[in-house]
Amino acid sequence: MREDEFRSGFVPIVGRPNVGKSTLLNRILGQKVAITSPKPQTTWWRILGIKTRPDAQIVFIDTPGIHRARENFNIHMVKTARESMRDGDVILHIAEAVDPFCEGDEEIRRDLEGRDVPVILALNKVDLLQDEGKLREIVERSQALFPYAKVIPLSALRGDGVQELEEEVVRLLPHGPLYYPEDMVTDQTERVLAAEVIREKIFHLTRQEVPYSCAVVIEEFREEREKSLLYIRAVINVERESQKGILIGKGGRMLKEIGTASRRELEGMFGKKVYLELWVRVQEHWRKKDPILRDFGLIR
Ligand SMILES: Nc1nc2c(ncn2[C@@H]2O[C@H](COP(=O)(O)OP(=O)(O)OP(=O)(O)O)[C@@H](O)[C@H]2O)c(=O)[nH]1
Ligand SMILES: [Mg+2]
Repeated sequence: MREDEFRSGFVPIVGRPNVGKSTLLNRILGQKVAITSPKPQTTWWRILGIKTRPDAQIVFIDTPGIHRARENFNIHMVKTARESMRDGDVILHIAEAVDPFCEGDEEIRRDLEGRDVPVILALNKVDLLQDEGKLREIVERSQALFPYAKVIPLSALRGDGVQELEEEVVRLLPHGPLYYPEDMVTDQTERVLAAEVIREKIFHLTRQEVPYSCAVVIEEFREEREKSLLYIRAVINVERESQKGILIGKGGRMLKEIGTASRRELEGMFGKKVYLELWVRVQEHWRKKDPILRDFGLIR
């Protein structure tokens, strides 16, 4: 292919919390770069996911779910998501196929209005919608609500419709250069990926406010080459003493479960044996304090 025919650009993935943005990104890339969970507000910052093909490079930007934020850290999250839209050559709005007309999606459409870039609406989780006629009606109604370049029903979980979406994104991208090396898949360092895997296990294993109160910081990340072993020491910062108790669990059971699940995944991810040491520390009200958020690497 001729160099001047190559297409490339940035594609922010925006939507309400929990609609499947990160699941879709992982599916397109064929590997996990963003953690996912059944709980809203799993993604806390922007994550680049780069798909390079012979004819194009798509730089996806996964973002935190857009919601009515009251707390300091949540305000930062939503701001990150909104600002990411500014960098888009094509914007991907993801909504749930069962209800893409709720107030949260209306608000996102208001945000998208007047931006001079094509917007694709991905209607995710079609596997939960049995009625084909209903789906057609939802697609038509969505098209009438906003000048989407295309509305594509899909299932990020199963993969249906995902290839079609990728092709549509490429079709809408401008001609451009290779922005990142062709073998680069994400901008996250191994340390950040490790912290995220641990945070994901906490999201899956704990409830209520606990997962939202845990900031994972990697204090040591060292490769012992002769033993082909990765030594990782991480601290889980919580906001209160009571949360520390929950995370450690009876006889240390919860922390052990988090550790085992994380270690297994990290070993697969890095292709090495991992020795994981987990500590829990109380850092009062970290979600409210910008200097601590900065220190933890949660805001820049
Ligand atoms: N049934 C079904 N579930 C899905 C699909 N895609 C994602 N999910 C589930 O939806 C939940 C949320 O997925 P995420 O990818 O974490 O959603 P997100 O939009 O990134 O969420 P935040 O980061 O919190 O904004 C997870 O439990 C996924 O397994 C789908 O196509 N079908
Ligand atoms: Mg996410």
